[in-house]
Amino acid sequence: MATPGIDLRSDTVTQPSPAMRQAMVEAELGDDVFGDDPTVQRLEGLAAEMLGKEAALFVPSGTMGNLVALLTHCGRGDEIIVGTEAHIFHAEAGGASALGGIAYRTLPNRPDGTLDLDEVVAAIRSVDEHYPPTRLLCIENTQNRCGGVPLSADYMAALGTIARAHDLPIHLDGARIFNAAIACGVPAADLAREATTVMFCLSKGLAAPVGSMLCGPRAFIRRARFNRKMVGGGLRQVGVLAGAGIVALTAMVDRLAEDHANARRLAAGLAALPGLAIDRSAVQTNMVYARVTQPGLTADALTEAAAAAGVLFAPTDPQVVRLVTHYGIEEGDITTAIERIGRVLAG
Ligand code: TLP
Repeated sequence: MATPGIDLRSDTVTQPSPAMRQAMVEAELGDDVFGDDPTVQRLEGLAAEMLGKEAALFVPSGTMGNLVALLTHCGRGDEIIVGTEAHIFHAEAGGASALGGIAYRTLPNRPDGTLDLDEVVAAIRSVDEHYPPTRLLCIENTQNRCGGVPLSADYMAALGTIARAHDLPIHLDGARIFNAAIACGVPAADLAREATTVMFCLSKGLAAPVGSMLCGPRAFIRRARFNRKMVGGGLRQVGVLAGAGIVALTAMVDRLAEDHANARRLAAGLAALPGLAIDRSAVQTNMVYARVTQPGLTADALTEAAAAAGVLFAPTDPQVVRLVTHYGIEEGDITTAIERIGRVLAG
Protein backbone atom coordinates (compact mmCIF):
# COMPACT_ATOMS: atom_id res chain seq x y z
CA MET A 1 0.00 0.00 0.00
CA ALA A 2 1.38 3.43 -0.92
CA THR A 3 2.19 5.62 2.09
CA PRO A 4 0.39 8.96 1.87
CA GLY A 5 3.04 11.70 1.78
CA ILE A 6 3.27 14.44 4.39
CA ASP A 7 4.66 17.37 2.44
CA LEU A 8 6.88 19.61 4.57
CA ARG A 9 9.11 20.86 1.74
CA SER A 10 7.72 24.40 1.97
CA ASP A 11 4.64 26.44 2.79
CA THR A 12 4.54 27.14 -0.96
CA VAL A 13 2.91 23.72 -1.46
CA THR A 14 -0.34 24.80 0.22
CA GLN A 15 -3.58 24.17 -1.64
CA PRO A 16 -6.18 26.96 -1.75
CA SER A 17 -8.94 26.68 0.88
CA PRO A 18 -12.55 25.97 -0.19
CA ALA A 19 -13.38 29.65 0.46
CA MET A 20 -10.53 30.67 -1.87
CA ARG A 21 -11.73 28.38 -4.64
CA GLN A 22 -15.21 29.85 -4.23
CA ALA A 23 -13.83 33.40 -4.35
CA MET A 24 -11.87 32.54 -7.51
CA VAL A 25 -15.01 31.28 -9.22
CA GLU A 26 -17.06 34.30 -8.22
CA ALA A 27 -14.46 37.09 -8.64
CA GLU A 28 -15.58 40.08 -10.63
CA LEU A 29 -12.97 40.53 -13.38
CA GLY A 30 -11.53 43.15 -15.69
CA ASP A 31 -8.27 43.72 -17.59
CA ASP A 32 -5.80 44.74 -14.89
CA VAL A 33 -3.28 46.11 -17.41
CA PHE A 34 -5.97 48.68 -18.23
CA GLY A 35 -6.48 49.08 -14.46
CA ASP A 36 -9.98 47.64 -14.82
CA ASP A 37 -10.04 44.66 -12.46
CA PRO A 38 -12.12 45.54 -9.38
CA THR A 39 -11.02 42.44 -7.44
CA VAL A 40 -7.33 43.29 -7.90
CA GLN A 41 -8.03 46.84 -6.81
CA ARG A 42 -9.76 45.60 -3.66
CA LEU A 43 -6.83 43.31 -2.87
CA GLU A 44 -4.29 46.09 -3.46
CA GLY A 45 -6.23 48.43 -1.19
CA LEU A 46 -6.48 45.82 1.54
CA ALA A 47 -2.78 44.90 1.35
CA ALA A 48 -1.71 48.55 1.51
CA GLU A 49 -3.94 49.12 4.53
CA MET A 50 -2.70 46.04 6.40
CA LEU A 51 0.95 46.98 5.83
CA GLY A 52 0.39 50.66 6.64
CA LYS A 53 1.44 51.88 3.19
CA GLU A 54 -0.22 54.20 0.68
CA ALA A 55 -0.52 51.76 -2.20
CA ALA A 56 0.16 48.19 -3.31
CA LEU A 57 0.74 46.21 -6.47
CA PHE A 58 -0.14 42.58 -7.19
CA VAL A 59 2.82 40.65 -8.62
CA PRO A 60 2.95 37.01 -9.75
CA SER A 61 5.72 35.95 -7.33
CA GLY A 62 7.83 37.05 -4.42
CA THR A 63 10.91 36.97 -6.61
CA MET A 64 9.28 39.35 -9.08
CA GLY A 65 8.07 41.58 -6.23
CA ASN A 66 11.61 41.93 -4.89
CA LEU A 67 13.03 42.44 -8.38
CA VAL A 68 10.49 45.13 -9.27
CA ALA A 69 11.16 46.86 -5.93
CA LEU A 70 14.92 46.86 -6.52
CA LEU A 71 14.55 48.05 -10.12
CA THR A 72 12.34 50.88 -8.88
CA HIS A 73 14.64 51.93 -6.02
CA CYS A 74 17.93 51.60 -7.89
CA GLY A 75 19.57 52.44 -11.20
CA ARG A 76 22.40 50.62 -12.97
CA GLY A 77 25.62 50.80 -10.96
CA ASP A 78 23.86 51.37 -7.65
CA GLU A 79 24.63 49.16 -4.67
CA ILE A 80 22.30 47.52 -2.16
CA ILE A 81 23.22 46.28 1.30
CA VAL A 82 21.84 42.78 1.84
CA GLY A 83 22.47 39.78 4.10
CA THR A 84 24.45 36.78 2.85
CA GLU A 85 21.51 34.58 3.88
CA ALA A 86 18.88 36.80 2.25
CA HIS A 87 16.61 35.27 -0.38
CA ILE A 88 17.29 38.35 -2.56
CA PHE A 89 21.00 37.51 -2.59
CA HIS A 90 20.85 33.76 -2.28
CA ALA A 91 17.89 32.49 -4.28
CA GLU A 92 16.63 34.99 -6.86
CA ALA A 93 18.97 33.97 -9.68
CA GLY A 94 20.99 37.18 -9.32
CA GLY A 95 18.12 39.02 -11.03
CA ALA A 96 18.87 42.46 -9.59
CA SER A 97 22.40 42.21 -10.93
CA ALA A 98 21.63 40.49 -14.25
CA LEU A 99 18.61 42.59 -15.17
CA GLY A 100 19.15 45.81 -13.19
CA GLY A 101 22.94 46.25 -13.11
CA ILE A 102 22.65 46.46 -9.31
CA ALA A 103 25.61 45.42 -7.13
CA TYR A 104 25.16 43.44 -3.89
CA ARG A 105 27.15 44.56 -0.85
CA THR A 106 26.66 41.58 1.45
CA LEU A 107 26.88 41.49 5.24
CA PRO A 108 26.74 38.24 7.23
CA ASN A 109 23.39 37.55 8.87
CA ARG A 110 23.83 36.75 12.55
CA PRO A 111 22.24 33.50 13.77
CA ASP A 112 19.20 35.49 14.96
CA GLY A 113 18.63 36.71 11.40
CA THR A 114 19.68 40.31 12.02
CA LEU A 115 22.46 42.34 10.43
CA ASP A 116 24.92 43.89 12.86
CA LEU A 117 23.98 47.58 13.10
CA ASP A 118 27.61 48.80 13.23
CA GLU A 119 28.38 46.74 10.14
CA VAL A 120 25.39 48.28 8.38
CA VAL A 121 26.66 51.79 9.18
CA ALA A 122 30.17 50.86 8.02
CA ALA A 123 28.83 49.47 4.74
CA ILE A 124 27.06 52.71 3.77
CA ARG A 125 29.44 54.40 1.38
CA SER A 126 30.34 58.05 1.40
CA VAL A 127 29.81 59.98 -1.80
CA ASP A 128 33.00 59.54 -3.79
CA GLU A 129 33.56 59.09 -7.50
CA HIS A 130 35.30 55.76 -6.78
CA TYR A 131 32.33 54.22 -5.03
CA PRO A 132 29.08 52.77 -6.26
CA PRO A 133 26.28 54.75 -4.58
CA THR A 134 24.64 52.88 -1.69
CA ARG A 135 20.99 53.13 -2.68
CA LEU A 136 19.03 50.65 -0.56
CA LEU A 137 19.12 48.53 2.57
CA CYS A 138 17.38 45.15 2.25
CA ILE A 139 16.16 43.15 5.20
CA GLU A 140 14.20 39.89 5.43
CA ASN A 141 11.51 39.16 8.05
CA THR A 142 11.03 36.32 8.85
CA GLN A 143 14.61 35.41 7.95
CA ASN A 144 14.17 32.11 6.13
CA ARG A 145 17.69 30.62 6.13
CA CYS A 146 18.33 31.61 9.75
CA GLY A 147 15.45 29.37 10.84
CA GLY A 148 12.44 31.40 9.81
CA VAL A 149 13.21 33.68 12.75
CA PRO A 150 11.21 36.88 13.24
CA LEU A 151 13.03 40.21 13.58
CA SER A 152 11.48 42.37 16.30
CA ALA A 153 9.86 45.78 15.91
CA ASP A 154 12.65 47.15 18.15
CA TYR A 155 15.32 45.85 15.79
CA MET A 156 13.46 47.26 12.80
CA ALA A 157 13.26 50.62 14.61
CA ALA A 158 17.02 50.62 15.23
CA LEU A 159 17.62 49.86 11.56
CA GLY A 160 15.19 52.66 10.65
CA THR A 161 17.12 55.18 12.73
CA ILE A 162 20.31 54.34 10.85
CA ALA A 163 18.59 54.38 7.47
CA ARG A 164 16.96 57.77 8.09
CA ALA A 165 20.24 59.29 9.28
CA HIS A 166 21.79 58.27 5.95
CA ASP A 167 18.77 59.04 3.81
CA LEU A 168 18.70 55.38 2.79
CA PRO A 169 15.40 53.64 2.06
CA ILE A 170 14.74 50.15 3.40
CA HIS A 171 13.15 47.38 1.34
CA LEU A 172 11.64 44.63 3.45
CA ASP A 173 11.42 41.14 1.97
CA GLY A 174 8.45 40.21 4.10
CA ALA A 175 7.58 37.05 2.21
CA ARG A 176 6.41 35.74 5.62
CA ILE A 177 5.76 39.06 7.39
CA PHE A 178 2.50 37.76 8.86
CA ASN A 179 4.34 34.81 10.43
CA ALA A 180 6.72 37.37 11.96
CA ALA A 181 3.81 39.50 13.15
CA ILE A 182 2.07 36.53 14.81
CA ALA A 183 5.33 35.43 16.45
CA CYS A 184 6.07 38.95 17.74
CA GLY A 185 2.45 39.60 18.76
CA VAL A 186 2.26 42.87 16.82
CA PRO A 187 0.41 43.97 13.65
CA ALA A 188 2.38 43.46 10.43
CA ALA A 189 2.30 47.23 9.88
CA ASP A 190 4.44 47.69 13.01
CA LEU A 191 7.17 45.51 11.50
CA ALA A 192 6.92 47.32 8.16
CA ARG A 193 6.88 50.88 9.56
CA GLU A 194 10.57 51.62 8.98
CA ALA A 195 10.57 50.15 5.50
CA THR A 196 9.75 52.37 2.54
CA THR A 197 8.65 49.29 0.61
CA VAL A 198 7.61 45.80 1.62
CA MET A 199 6.98 42.68 -0.42
CA PHE A 200 4.94 39.87 1.08
CA CYS A 201 3.65 36.58 -0.31
CA LEU A 202 0.04 35.45 -0.46
CA SER A 203 1.16 32.07 -1.78
CA LYS A 204 3.06 30.74 1.25
CA GLY A 205 1.51 30.21 4.69
CA LEU A 206 -1.52 32.29 3.69
CA ALA A 207 -2.28 29.49 1.20
CA ALA A 208 -3.27 31.45 -1.92
CA PRO A 209 -2.27 29.53 -5.05
CA VAL A 210 -0.29 32.38 -6.67
CA GLY A 211 0.73 35.93 -5.93
CA SER A 212 2.64 38.43 -3.86
CA MET A 213 2.16 42.11 -3.03
CA LEU A 214 4.56 45.03 -3.23
CA CYS A 215 3.50 47.88 -0.92
CA GLY A 216 4.88 51.41 -0.63
CA PRO A 217 4.35 55.10 -1.37
CA ARG A 218 1.83 55.87 -4.13
CA ALA A 219 4.38 57.45 -6.49
CA PHE A 220 6.75 54.51 -5.99
CA ILE A 221 4.02 51.97 -6.76
CA ARG A 222 3.15 53.88 -9.95
CA ARG A 223 6.76 53.49 -11.13
CA ALA A 224 6.84 49.89 -9.92
CA ARG A 225 3.81 49.20 -12.12
CA PHE A 226 5.90 50.30 -15.11
CA ASN A 227 8.75 47.99 -14.07
CA ARG A 228 6.34 45.10 -13.48
CA LYS A 229 5.22 45.53 -17.09
CA MET A 230 8.84 45.63 -18.24
CA VAL A 231 9.61 42.27 -16.67
CA GLY A 232 6.45 40.73 -18.09
CA GLY A 233 4.35 40.74 -14.94
CA GLY A 234 1.36 42.73 -16.18
CA LEU A 235 -1.56 40.30 -15.99
CA ARG A 236 -5.05 40.57 -17.44
CA GLN A 237 -8.14 39.05 -15.69
CA VAL A 238 -6.04 38.43 -12.61
CA GLY A 239 -8.97 38.95 -10.27
CA VAL A 240 -9.26 35.14 -10.35
CA LEU A 241 -6.06 35.12 -8.29
CA ALA A 242 -6.75 38.32 -6.36
CA GLY A 243 -10.02 36.80 -5.13
CA ALA A 244 -8.03 34.07 -3.40
CA GLY A 245 -5.60 36.73 -2.14
CA ILE A 246 -8.42 38.61 -0.41
CA VAL A 247 -9.42 35.42 1.41
CA ALA A 248 -5.75 34.91 2.32
CA LEU A 249 -5.64 38.31 4.02
CA THR A 250 -9.06 38.19 5.66
CA ALA A 251 -9.29 34.55 6.79
CA MET A 252 -5.84 32.95 6.88
CA VAL A 253 -3.59 35.24 8.94
CA ASP A 254 -4.56 34.24 12.49
CA ARG A 255 -4.33 30.51 11.77
CA LEU A 256 -0.56 30.86 11.15
CA ALA A 257 -0.28 30.42 14.94
CA GLU A 258 -1.30 26.76 14.43
CA ASP A 259 1.60 26.28 12.01
CA HIS A 260 3.96 27.74 14.60
CA ALA A 261 2.64 25.39 17.29
CA ASN A 262 3.05 22.45 14.90
CA ALA A 263 6.61 23.50 14.11
CA ARG A 264 7.44 23.55 17.83
CA ARG A 265 5.90 20.05 18.21
CA LEU A 266 7.87 18.81 15.24
CA ALA A 267 11.11 20.30 16.57
CA ALA A 268 10.58 18.72 19.99
CA GLY A 269 9.89 15.31 18.46
CA LEU A 270 12.81 15.41 16.05
CA ALA A 271 15.22 16.73 18.69
CA ALA A 272 14.56 13.56 20.69
CA LEU A 273 15.71 11.35 17.79
CA PRO A 274 19.34 10.23 17.70
CA GLY A 275 21.02 11.46 14.50
CA LEU A 276 19.46 14.93 14.35
CA ALA A 277 20.46 18.14 16.11
CA ILE A 278 18.04 21.05 16.34
CA ASP A 279 18.36 24.51 17.83
CA ARG A 280 14.85 24.64 19.25
CA SER A 281 15.22 28.28 20.30
CA ALA A 282 15.33 29.19 16.59
CA VAL A 283 11.94 27.54 15.97
CA GLN A 284 9.73 30.60 16.40
CA THR A 285 7.53 30.42 13.31
CA ASN A 286 6.77 27.64 10.82
CA MET A 287 10.23 26.30 9.99
CA VAL A 288 12.40 23.60 11.50
CA TYR A 289 16.02 23.30 10.42
CA ALA A 290 17.71 20.06 11.52
CA ARG A 291 21.38 19.15 11.28
CA VAL A 292 22.02 15.55 10.28
CA THR A 293 24.57 14.23 12.75
CA GLN A 294 24.26 10.48 12.16
CA PRO A 295 27.69 9.31 10.97
CA GLY A 296 27.76 8.64 7.22
CA LEU A 297 24.32 10.15 6.59
CA THR A 298 23.96 13.24 4.38
CA ALA A 299 21.00 15.60 4.12
CA ASP A 300 20.36 14.35 0.57
CA ALA A 301 20.34 10.70 1.65
CA LEU A 302 18.02 11.36 4.60
CA THR A 303 15.69 13.41 2.37
CA GLU A 304 15.50 10.59 -0.14
CA ALA A 305 14.92 7.88 2.45
CA ALA A 306 12.26 9.93 4.25
CA ALA A 307 10.47 10.61 0.97
CA ALA A 308 10.31 6.87 0.37
CA ALA A 309 8.82 6.53 3.87
CA GLY A 310 6.20 9.22 3.13
CA VAL A 311 7.64 12.43 4.57
CA LEU A 312 8.83 15.11 2.19
CA PHE A 313 11.26 17.85 3.19
CA ALA A 314 14.24 19.58 1.59
CA PRO A 315 18.00 19.66 2.08
CA THR A 316 19.36 23.22 2.39
CA ASP A 317 23.02 22.39 3.01
CA PRO A 318 25.04 19.14 2.80
CA GLN A 319 24.16 18.30 6.43
CA VAL A 320 21.01 20.37 6.98
CA VAL A 321 17.36 19.75 6.13
CA ARG A 322 14.38 22.10 6.39
CA LEU A 323 10.83 21.11 7.32
CA VAL A 324 8.01 23.65 7.01
CA THR A 325 4.55 23.47 8.59
CA HIS A 326 1.56 24.99 6.82
CA TYR A 327 -2.17 24.97 6.10
CA GLY A 328 -3.20 21.36 5.44
CA ILE A 329 -0.74 19.88 7.97
CA GLU A 330 -2.49 18.86 11.17
CA GLU A 331 -1.17 17.86 14.58
CA GLY A 332 -1.67 14.17 13.69
CA ASP A 333 0.54 14.60 10.60
CA ILE A 334 3.31 15.92 12.84
CA THR A 335 3.11 12.82 15.05
CA THR A 336 3.18 10.57 11.97
CA ALA A 337 6.08 12.50 10.42
CA ILE A 338 8.18 12.16 13.59
CA GLU A 339 7.48 8.41 13.74
CA ARG A 340 8.39 7.88 10.09
CA ILE A 341 11.60 9.93 10.32
CA GLY A 342 12.49 8.03 13.51
CA ARG A 343 12.12 4.73 11.66
CA VAL A 344 14.29 5.97 8.77
CA LEU A 345 17.04 7.06 11.18
CA ALA A 346 16.87 3.74 13.01
CA GLY A 347 17.58 2.11 9.63
N1 TLP B 1 11.19 30.88 -0.75
C1 TLP B 1 11.04 29.50 -1.14
C2 TLP B 1 12.26 29.01 -1.91
O1 TLP B 1 12.60 29.87 -2.93
C3 TLP B 1 13.46 28.83 -1.04
C4 TLP B 1 10.86 28.65 0.09
O2 TLP B 1 10.44 27.49 -0.08
O3 TLP B 1 11.12 29.13 1.20
N2 TLP B 1 11.60 35.85 -0.13
C5 TLP B 1 11.71 34.83 0.74
C6 TLP B 1 12.18 35.10 2.12
C7 TLP B 1 11.38 33.52 0.35
O4 TLP B 1 11.52 32.53 1.22
C8 TLP B 1 10.91 33.30 -0.97
C9 TLP B 1 10.56 31.91 -1.46
C10 TLP B 1 10.81 34.40 -1.83
C11 TLP B 1 11.17 35.67 -1.38
C12 TLP B 1 10.37 34.26 -3.28
O5 TLP B 1 9.02 33.94 -3.41
P1 TLP B 1 8.48 33.20 -4.75
O6 TLP B 1 8.76 31.75 -4.56
O7 TLP B 1 7.02 33.53 -4.75
O8 TLP B 1 9.20 33.79 -5.91
